[in-house]
Amino acid sequence: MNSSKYKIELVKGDITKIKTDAIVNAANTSLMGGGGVDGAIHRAGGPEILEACRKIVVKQGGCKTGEAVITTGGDLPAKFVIHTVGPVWNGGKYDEENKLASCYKNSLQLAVNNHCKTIAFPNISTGIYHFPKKDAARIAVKTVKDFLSLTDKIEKIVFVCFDDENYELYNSQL
Ligand code: AR6
Repeated sequence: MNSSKYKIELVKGDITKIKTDAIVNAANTSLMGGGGVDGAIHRAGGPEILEACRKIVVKQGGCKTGEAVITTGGDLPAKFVIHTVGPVWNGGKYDEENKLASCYKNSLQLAVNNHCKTIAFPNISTGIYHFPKKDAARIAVKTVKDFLSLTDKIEKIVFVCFDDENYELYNSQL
């Protein structure tokens, strides 16, 4: 047990430029790409990522909300992409908060299983899926800190915020 060694960084910008062992994608259950950060990752990472996603779909039929799968990073600076599916915000009565926390937990566990020591996260569910940004930031920071307090396998987490509002919210959370 060691909770004092890891670092949490906050960056404003494009996650496809980040050179960590893994970057996390806010995907959808089909794993076949989309808009937002998902579109940016597939564009920048090239066809190898979609090819790897197709193989996962053949094997397990996509990815459920709250769960995560891992592929190559293709042409990205990151070695791996961890694709997780955030909840669509539906008023908060459909277990959205726990599902969002599961995205962070399952992504971190998959990172550890694949010997990734540095991981970058986008602000999952806060775009097209409309999860309230303040609550999403609180859940992201708490879930990551709780996980890191129980492992010494992760060295660095980078929260990558694309918009000013998320950046300010994370800044006050951290
Ligand atoms: N780097 C970092 N963050 C980004 C980037 C980028 N290049 N581009 C957008 N964001 P969203 P969701 C931020 O909509 O809400 C897709 O179509 C964005 O500002 O990408 O989980 C998938 O296929 C926002 O804060 O993901 C799904 O169908 C955050 O990333 C659906 O969208 C998440 O916004 C998932 O919706």
